[in-house]
Amino acid sequence: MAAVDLGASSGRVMAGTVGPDRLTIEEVRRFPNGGVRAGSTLYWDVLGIYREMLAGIQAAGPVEGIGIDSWAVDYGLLDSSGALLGNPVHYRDARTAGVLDQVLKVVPARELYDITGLQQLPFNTLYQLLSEVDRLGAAETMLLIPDLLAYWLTGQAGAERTNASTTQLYDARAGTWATGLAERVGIPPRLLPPLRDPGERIGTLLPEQAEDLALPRLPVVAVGSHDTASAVVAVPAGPGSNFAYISSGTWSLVGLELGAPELGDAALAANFTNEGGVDGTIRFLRNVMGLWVLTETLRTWTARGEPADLPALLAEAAEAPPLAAVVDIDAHAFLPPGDMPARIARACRDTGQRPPGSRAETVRCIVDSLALAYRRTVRQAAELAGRTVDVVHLVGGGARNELLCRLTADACGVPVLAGPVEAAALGNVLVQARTLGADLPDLAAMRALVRRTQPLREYLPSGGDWAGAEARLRGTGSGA
Ligand code: LFR
Repeated sequence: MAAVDLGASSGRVMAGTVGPDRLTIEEVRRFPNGGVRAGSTLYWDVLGIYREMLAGIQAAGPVEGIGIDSWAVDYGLLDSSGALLGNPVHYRDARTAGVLDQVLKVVPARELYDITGLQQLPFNTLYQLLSEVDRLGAAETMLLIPDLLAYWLTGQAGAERTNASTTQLYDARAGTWATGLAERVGIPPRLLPPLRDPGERIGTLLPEQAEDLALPRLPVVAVGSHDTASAVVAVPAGPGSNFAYISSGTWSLVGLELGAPELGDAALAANFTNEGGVDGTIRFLRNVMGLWVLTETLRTWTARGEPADLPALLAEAAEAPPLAAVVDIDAHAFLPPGDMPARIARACRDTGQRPPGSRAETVRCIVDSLALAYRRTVRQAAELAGRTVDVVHLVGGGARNELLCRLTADACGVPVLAGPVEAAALGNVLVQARTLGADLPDLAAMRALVRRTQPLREYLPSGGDWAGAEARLRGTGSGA
């Protein structure tokens, strides 16, 4: 199978194979991804992504199927002839500023949460659509990024459910589009295409597309098209394990897998989300700002002509004094692109701490702050859902970062099992494989296969004054 896995910082196409005791994945193409600022707008280069994806599918050699997952919430609009109306805009663009507050005047937060179960992020699809409401008249259909790419491959328009659940236009309990809500806020419900389940066959390659690629008319399979949904499929949890997961990449998605949405007042107040997972599961989690802050820090230094070597900096950071300064990595200030070292220094001063004095100390501050946010969020998730957590599975690119894994174990006070790094691509492959006939009846079977076949590394907690660091951050003096 070809698994197309598109992250906000890079995209990759992997060739995956599945057998009774076999799960392999090989990267056949990787390409940089990110925002393109043109005029005052931050866009995605969606045609560039499509071109890279096609080249990757070709490079994958003979495959039986294609599946696509990507980051969530962003979309393209099609007119009634199926043509793309404008370039998709990046979720970090500022166009949604203030939209959330406008919506809350029409639909109170409590009611919005009752319907959608979604955390408030300024870039939820709902707010993005409303930021360009005047243009929606020309549009017939809204397609989320993986659905848009699949549409170009197959000609079939639809909305895969796990990603649809991130739009804040999806009814978390009914499992349908929240058309009543869309109408109330002024979004034409015709934009919302028919829903499809992960595991459904979307269609086959269009004849001209297959010919261009010199490929047979392969099936394109809907996987958990939200990358986080696919990543959580590949969390190697054992049977009956009380696990939390951290899907650690550009973002860190920190939470629990539940059987039903948790929509109580406390979950609303803590801004926890209920995103739809594969096989009807719910991902009860919060977005933690993630390795984005580190990548953007390195970019800032490089742009200034001071290129940075991440492995060397991480090694130095590991020797730096622990928890010397911590910031609230989830603060809104860290969302848009820009000078992260300056923002970190400001955040330290604002909380009465001495800002990092070197680049290694800055890196240490980011990693400490991330681990601290993981601690806070894992604890909150467990408390809100009335669960205990005995192990934290850390998957995604962050699993490669030994310092981060070690500090996460220390901060959370439970063992961290790190890996697989390519969880999203593996989840993509596993769901495709099931559709194409592999004997993987349920998530437990998929996870058992991941556990048996993928390299994992355990980190045991060794302490540290994390409660004190949390207290310093909140200015409370008690961090319990
Ligand atoms: C992770 C992710 C998150 C989503 C964010 C923006 O890659 O998909 O789950 O909140 O990107 O789409």
